[in-house]
Amino acid sequence: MTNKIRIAVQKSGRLSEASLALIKECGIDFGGTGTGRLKAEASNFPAEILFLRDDDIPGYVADGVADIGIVGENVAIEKSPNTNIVYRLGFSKCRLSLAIPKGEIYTNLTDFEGKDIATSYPKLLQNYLKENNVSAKIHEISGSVEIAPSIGLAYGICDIVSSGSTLLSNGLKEVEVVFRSEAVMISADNLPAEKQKILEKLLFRIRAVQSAQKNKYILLNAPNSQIDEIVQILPGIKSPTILPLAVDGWSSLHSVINEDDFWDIIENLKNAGAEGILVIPIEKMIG
Ligand code: PRT
Ligand code: ZN
Repeated sequence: MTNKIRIAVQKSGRLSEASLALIKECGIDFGGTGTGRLKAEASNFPAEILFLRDDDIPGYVADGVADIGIVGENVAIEKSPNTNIVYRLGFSKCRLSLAIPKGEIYTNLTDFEGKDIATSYPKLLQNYLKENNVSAKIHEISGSVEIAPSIGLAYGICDIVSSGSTLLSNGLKEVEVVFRSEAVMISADNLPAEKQKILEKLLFRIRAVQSAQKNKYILLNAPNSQIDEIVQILPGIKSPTILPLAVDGWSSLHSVINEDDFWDIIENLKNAGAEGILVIPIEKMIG
């Protein structure tokens, strides 16, 4: 029997879409995304996908039922503090924060000394309080943490925040960030060599997909007299490709630019005399 890697992903929730999209962009085909599926086998890569609740993923990986998993770092560390994080995936970014009622005055973390805090992340919170020499009473609850202060269960909460609108609509304010999280790939300890090889193959593809997503291919025309100035603006992988155009005294320049710098660069290129600028998505980018 050929070896396969078992990948645990969230069945339905905030991580599901991006996790499956990433696997697909890596060229791994596991059929349609019919709901209710618990398992799917890839037809063109030695992998099997298990669809699970996110909370169960670290445990399944720790027990070796799944070889690797995609999960929020918050859940990975809370459930299994020594988990192996093999890759930070960059999506589903959020933070675990302490929040208190809007009307309360806040000075610093010592305000929580001896107080009740409701959370679904008792371990992450406990570590943070310990590191900061504060002792509080942690109440573990599994959902609707944000209503705890208004029903008198706790003075403050420690919960996942993304936009902050949930806190706001519950009359709470964020006062400390306990942990910053993003989706991560975790793996079991001591994967057999063959599975480790498959994992490396997968990570190679993920890197290629993600660097392609962060970059754009750019083509432009410029008078030869402007080439030196334009080359200074283009931070290509090595140096830009420069090709002569049929029109005398003009060239075409090709390069790769980072999405973050995109608009600044375009503006500078135009000011430097670039014309006919084309920006094209890159499908895969290797090395
Ligand atoms: O059913 P299952 O157990 O699999 O899923 P779940 O409901 O436990 O998890 P899910 O799908 O809600 O979240 C999965 C992971 O997404 C989390 O573990 C985080 O790593 C990440 N993530 C990113 C978030 C958020 N953003 C987020 N905003 N997880 C939860 N929230 C919740 C938060 O709990 C709070 O209720 O959204 C609310 C806050 O959002 P804002 O935008 O109002 O601040
Ligand atoms: Zn969950």
